[in-house]
Amino acid sequence: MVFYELFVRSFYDSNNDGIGDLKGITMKLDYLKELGVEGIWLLPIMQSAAFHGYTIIDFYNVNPSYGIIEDFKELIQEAHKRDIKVVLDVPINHTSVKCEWFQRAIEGDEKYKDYYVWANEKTDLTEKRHWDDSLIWFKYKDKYFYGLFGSSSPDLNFENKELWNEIKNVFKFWLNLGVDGFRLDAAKHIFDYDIENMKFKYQHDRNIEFWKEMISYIKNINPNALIISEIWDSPEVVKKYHGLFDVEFNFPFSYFIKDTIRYHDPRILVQGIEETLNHYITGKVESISGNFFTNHDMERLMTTFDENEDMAKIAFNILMTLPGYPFVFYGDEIGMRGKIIDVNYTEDSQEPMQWYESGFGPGQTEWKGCKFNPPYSFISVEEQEKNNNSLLNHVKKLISFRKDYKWIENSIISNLSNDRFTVSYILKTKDNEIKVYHNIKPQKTKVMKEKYKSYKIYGQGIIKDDYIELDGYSSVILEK
Ligand code: ACG
Repeated sequence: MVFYELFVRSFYDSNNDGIGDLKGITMKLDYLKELGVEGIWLLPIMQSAAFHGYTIIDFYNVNPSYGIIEDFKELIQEAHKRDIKVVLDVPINHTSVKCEWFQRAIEGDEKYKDYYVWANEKTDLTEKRHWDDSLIWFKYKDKYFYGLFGSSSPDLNFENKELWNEIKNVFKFWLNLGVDGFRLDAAKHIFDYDIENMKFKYQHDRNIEFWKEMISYIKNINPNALIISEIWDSPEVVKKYHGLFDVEFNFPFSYFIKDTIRYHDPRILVQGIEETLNHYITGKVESISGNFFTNHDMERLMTTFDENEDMAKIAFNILMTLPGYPFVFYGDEIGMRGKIIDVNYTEDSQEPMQWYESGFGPGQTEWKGCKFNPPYSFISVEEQEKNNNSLLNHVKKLISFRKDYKWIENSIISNLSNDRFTVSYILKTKDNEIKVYHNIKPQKTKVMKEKYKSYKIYGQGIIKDDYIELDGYSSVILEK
């Protein structure tokens, strides 16, 4: 299944207030359908005051800037008519300080006080977040709360079992509206504070216990609900969760793909497949690898590649010819740019989707000015639809290939190898087989036809008698 990560605020504006909305997505479902998308992962749509939506005020309502529940129901219906699944992002590790639960807790309501984690005499108020030295204890009125993701987002206290039921209700609410699954935000953070010793500490076993219960609850309501997890960590940590979720975002592999191309080094992809992707497809792990380049927390692909479109094209060739589910971050299909200096400030990789050459037109979102994606720079759907060689048309062709060869999703990789220019491998299921070559370098190379009789080239190449002359940043798919 090919997924599209969609930021509502930046996508399409149906009511001319400059902010993307749910009706806007419904209006653009045909764009997504034509692109070949089979599922959309919506970044948080619940009521929130933050631009990104990850600090929730009300878990049972949509963000008023994005519309009303009826708009969401319509979106789901229309998406389903087009065979597009809708997966919702659910950030339940924390709430907004404006959430009624937190406000009641601050007022001293016993029930809600226990929904959060408060400082006591053992607390070191200067304790820092381990990956970037941000503070994690914040004062609100006269109390200090634990907030791993900043001063507006107090962590929920999952020591409290009552809260587990509350969260189940949240899942039920959205399942009843027809969503096809969830992206579980910050899945490794549910238990990341050791209350006894008042110290930050991941408790992976307890996270697993929590998610097991939630997943079984969700699957009881809808056995087909798709559960996608976000665990951004090293392969050693990610491994602990293998098999728990239907789809796991493969963060380690995202770096391998980008580094392969950035450093023009085919060995990196071989290593990445062996050390991360292959774990999912040798029968050891029940989860599917969610393959992607970047997401809303990261620098955009074209920026990583210094705006070299050919490098983006070969990256998509790789993404669409590997087992697992490919995820495309909105705007990457037209090569949008965006840099992140600080993970606490991610607006720059989430600029308005560029529909028009001039930067203006119906539905164009304008909630922020574009620093990275100026008009008349060929970064727009309008310009790229007209040009056969554009990144957009390249991505469309690849997704269309991917859908014709859907079996790749569950295939096994064999004969993985590399030479100075290329990475090659065979993808196989019981009834199917193709061989793939990716030329990672800018220069031409030769690929032997061997026993294969049909050749699909993504990029440029010339078919000769015994071999294919494959241009730089191009791939060939060989079939018997
Ligand atoms: C999710 C969302 C994000 C959101 C939140 C909070 C969580 O996607 O948009 O923030 O609701 C950590 C968390 C992730 C979190 C990101 C932003 N993402 O684990 O759940 O922060 C290291 C750490 C990771 C860390 C990452 C961030 O280990 O835990 O992610 O750094 O840079 C190698 C290492 C790996 C290392 C990476 C990167 O791969 O193996 O361990 O990861 O390198 O160095 C949103 C907003 C925020 C706001 C918040 C409330 O975006 O601004 O504060 O909401």
